Amino acid sequence: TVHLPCFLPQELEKAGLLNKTKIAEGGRKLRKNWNPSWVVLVGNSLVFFKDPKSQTPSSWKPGNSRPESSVDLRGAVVQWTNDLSSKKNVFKLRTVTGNEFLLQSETDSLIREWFNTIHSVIDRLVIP
Ligand code: I3S
Repeated sequence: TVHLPCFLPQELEKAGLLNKTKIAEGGRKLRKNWNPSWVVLVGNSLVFFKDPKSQTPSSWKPGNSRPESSVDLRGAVVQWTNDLSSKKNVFKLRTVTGNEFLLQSETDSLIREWFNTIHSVIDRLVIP
């Protein structure tokens, strides 16, 4: 299911291009399929859009902003990993529903910023 969060300007934390693959759905392992993805961190959600550059000119319109999928960050866990990919700069995101994603960037500083920002949003969402 695709959530459509409200894109209130003050809720937008971060947006950018990362490499992404989903590795599990509801705890069941999936075959990896790395793709560039526009990642938007807004409110409680991480929202994924198809990389406009990977689309054909006819399929990409400026107003076409339908998310591919989105992730509820409440109760999610992020963790750096060296074991799940041969790529560098990979971290795993696991949701409470058992969906798992790997996110990666060739740029060290960029992936560290994403990890830290998502981590702090998750911490903020924890109800004591
Ligand atoms: O964990 P794996 O199976 O080594 O992941 C690699 C595969 O998904 C591979 O595709 P094939 O299933 O068609 O062989 C991808 O091209 C690789 O990128 C995956 O490994 P890395 O280490 O890049 O995550």
